[in-house]
Amino acid sequence: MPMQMGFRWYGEGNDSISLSDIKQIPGVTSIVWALHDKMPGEVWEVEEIQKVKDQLEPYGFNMDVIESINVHDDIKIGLPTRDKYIENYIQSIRNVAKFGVKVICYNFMPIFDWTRTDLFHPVGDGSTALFYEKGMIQDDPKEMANYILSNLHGQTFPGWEPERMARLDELFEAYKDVTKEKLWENLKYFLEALMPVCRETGIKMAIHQDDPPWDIFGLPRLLVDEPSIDRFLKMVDDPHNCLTLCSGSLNANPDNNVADIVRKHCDRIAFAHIRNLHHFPNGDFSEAAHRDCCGETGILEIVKAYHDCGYEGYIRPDHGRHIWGEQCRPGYGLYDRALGIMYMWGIWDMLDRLEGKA
Ligand code: DNO
Repeated sequence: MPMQMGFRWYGEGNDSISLSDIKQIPGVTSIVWALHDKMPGEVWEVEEIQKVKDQLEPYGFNMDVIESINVHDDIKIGLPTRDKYIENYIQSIRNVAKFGVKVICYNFMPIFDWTRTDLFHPVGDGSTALFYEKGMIQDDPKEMANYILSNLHGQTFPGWEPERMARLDELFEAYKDVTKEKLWENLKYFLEALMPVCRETGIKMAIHQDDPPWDIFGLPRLLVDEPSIDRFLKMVDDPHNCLTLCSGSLNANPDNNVADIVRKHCDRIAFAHIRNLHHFPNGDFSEAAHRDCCGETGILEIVKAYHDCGYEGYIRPDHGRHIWGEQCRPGYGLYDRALGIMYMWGIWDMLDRLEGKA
């Protein structure tokens, strides 16, 4: 079996892209989905999951991969109330398992999810892409949150819920004693509580790396490089404790070699995000087209590493540029992600052919 291609979709009425559009991209079998109106900590109810299933079924897509069931801040902070939210998370796992879900992507970043300073930065060829200006992240987190929220074209963005962003002062205060070691302990506590239900249901928890992979605004970030990934996998050494290996997040630090990590931990990668970055000498970076030479992430080497390892897990193009005038969520348009998929299949099919498999 080859890699299993997925496409992230935000749901009926919540995405400019239709399932019929996605169906026309060759080789997509999984819709990477979530209940986007759920706040972290809430239980995902069976009837709500059923609605998504009913939407996907006519197109023959599976719902094997969720991105993400977000983790409540009390769990990350390690408050006594965390046990209640962990119970809710376990209930959500049981509920999604009834629908055949195999992988749950999540992250353990304090307060902010992925972070960029410009969501529609001109690339130079008429397209725009997500951009990170290092200098801008030293200042005011509120300014950055406002900028992001005001650039979403009326859409919502997971991890950047306006309700949470409105409470930034409170959240920073709550995290003030959470050192990096404390955060590691809280992550371990969370995962150890989840492993029994994962074993029972077969569901793999697949952590996404921190994006960008370094501390921001004084907040600790854990999954940033190969040693921290090694530590994570050893800390809870269970085949259900896995990675969503995100090439773009890791390569924001150009010292990270993503292909090496693939080769080292392929059996613990449940989900792969493929994205290319172009780095500037001052530390800024722009997201780029998937083609290897459009950035420095090493997409060819990474896809080859998955192929060499016989990867049969889920994979998706991560963010795309905004091209051909498409109006879409930042990073989540149809066209450039579809191009990314075809690039990945191109590499994969040719490697199969060279090995006499196709
Ligand atoms: C950005 C995504 C992240 C990712 C979460 C996983 O576009 O890669 O938001 O979904 O960090 O929980």
